Amino acid sequence: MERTLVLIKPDAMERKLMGEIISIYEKKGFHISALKIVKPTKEMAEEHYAEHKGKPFYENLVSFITKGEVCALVIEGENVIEAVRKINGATDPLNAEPGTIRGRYALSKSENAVHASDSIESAEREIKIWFPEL
Ligand code: FUP
Repeated sequence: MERTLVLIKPDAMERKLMGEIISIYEKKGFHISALKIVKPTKEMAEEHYAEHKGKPFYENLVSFITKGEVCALVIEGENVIEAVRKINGATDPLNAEPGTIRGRYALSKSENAVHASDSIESAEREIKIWFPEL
């Protein structure tokens, strides 16, 4: 069974969209196997976004994700990595299809409601950051 790491980001948490977003994954038939609400440290954010270090938007990304609470989820199911990225929609809300989470809720390219792992390798790396106990 494949698993992925999803973050519901501070913009969506502040707007009380956590339950709404979780239920989209659940109603699609996926299993939530772990869940926690955390205020990420700078270290967690830097590790999570390590691949973007040096990019023009990196500092912004780290300060945004550490500004408030985040809901971290491990979601399991068949082809869940690809499916959840489709459900989330494109990074830029202008390109996100209206039926996707970002199409519905994203405010900008950085305040874009959700994160999901993009490969099996990233999923395993990211799950260790947010759920070291697993
Ligand atoms: P995604 O996999 O869709 O979350 O997007 P990326 O891995 O390409 O980008 C990671 C995060 O960087 C996104 F959540 C949004 C942010 N980002 C910007 O803020 N500006 C950009 O130009 C590109 C990405």
